[in-house]
Amino acid sequence: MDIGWEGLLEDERRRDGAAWQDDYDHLARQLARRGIDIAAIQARASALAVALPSWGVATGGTRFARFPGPGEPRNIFEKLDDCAVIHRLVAITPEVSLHIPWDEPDDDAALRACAAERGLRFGPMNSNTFEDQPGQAHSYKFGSLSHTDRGVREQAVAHNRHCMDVGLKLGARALSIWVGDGGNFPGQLHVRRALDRYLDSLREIYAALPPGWRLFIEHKLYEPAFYSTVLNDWGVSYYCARELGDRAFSLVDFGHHAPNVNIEMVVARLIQFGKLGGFHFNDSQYGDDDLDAGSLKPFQLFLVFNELVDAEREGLPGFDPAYMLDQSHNVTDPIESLMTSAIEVHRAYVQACLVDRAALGEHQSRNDAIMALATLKQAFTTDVMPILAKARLDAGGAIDPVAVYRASGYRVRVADGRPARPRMGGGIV
Ligand code: RM4
Ligand code: MN
Ligand code: MN
Repeated sequence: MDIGWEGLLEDERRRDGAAWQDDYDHLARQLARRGIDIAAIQARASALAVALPSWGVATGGTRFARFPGPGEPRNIFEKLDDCAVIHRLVAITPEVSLHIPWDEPDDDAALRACAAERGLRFGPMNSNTFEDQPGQAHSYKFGSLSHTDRGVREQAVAHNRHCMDVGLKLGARALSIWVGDGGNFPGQLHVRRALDRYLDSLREIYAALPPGWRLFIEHKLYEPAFYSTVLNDWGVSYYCARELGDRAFSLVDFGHHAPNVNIEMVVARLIQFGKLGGFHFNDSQYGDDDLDAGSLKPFQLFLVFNELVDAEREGLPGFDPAYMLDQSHNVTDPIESLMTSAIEVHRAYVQACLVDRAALGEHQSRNDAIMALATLKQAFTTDVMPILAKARLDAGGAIDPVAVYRASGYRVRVADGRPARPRMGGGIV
């Protein structure tokens, strides 16, 4: 469908381009006074890439209900269409992370071609052994990779192998594993043996990892298991990644920690130990709320990027985190949420690039807590919108992606060709 993006973007540039340029020039002068060359920051801003979750473009749900909106994508091709809209406007989301079997392709070549036509490629593959599929021999009701029954574990390992096979054909370079394994009651699991079984299964998957691929393992404190989980925190994740080998890394999903956990510390430690694989960005008030990244705790997001930029500057060997969004959109248009979240991640990264690290080091060595915090706050409170917009404009995107998206009427226009199905999948429950 021809939405006429080029015309809409031209209208926006004609209407708002001069004001944006004015803001940009002002920011350039401000930063110059701080000894920062805006062009150098701009180059870094343009290089950021954040992967979109294929499952995030459909409306999510809670365990109570799901309220689908009009024009939801019904298959992976329509999901790619929506991802292409996001990338067209924000210009920093060239990758789509698939979830198998939700996105199981009938025709790998057609899917790869469809992505390429839309300027997209495939990010980490995600396996799903937290649900049963029709016709499956064994149930995951009591776990998958850590199950007490060998047959179940083998089935789960085989599924992960399958995900790698699919990913290989699509040009993906990583497998990301999150399992729902755990216990709902004290005594249900032999805690140590369950972890041993999980690790043995991971070893089999790791042995089948294609050349050049990385394996990400994602810990989670609770849910769907409400008493204990097998990979419950970053420490266990670090241990498993280390046991597996050089190509295994820990993945940090922001919502998978207890409330008040200092996530930037978790990130710093994983960097320090050479095991930070990547992120699932989202925001949360209580648990795995899967709210839009940066919507509640933008300072926390900035502090995480402060650690990442610090490691990037030091050029730590093997430091190459994969950035992904992982959210569930229950009350918003998923395209708007994903665009807004990508922009928040972009913002936090650029703000972190502005930290005066020489001054920060100086304040740290003098134990000057007030000035150390002020140094971080100076970067955090800088309005970097003009830099983010220039990164988008240079790549053919929008100054204000949500405004252009709304002006396009995209959702209403695709809705006709996407009639709602009674029980449409894709939501995270
Ligand atoms: C989990 C976890 C995984 C995601 C599933 C759908 O809580 O965050 O990354 O694949 O949800
Ligand atoms: Mn996740
Ligand atoms: Mn999650």
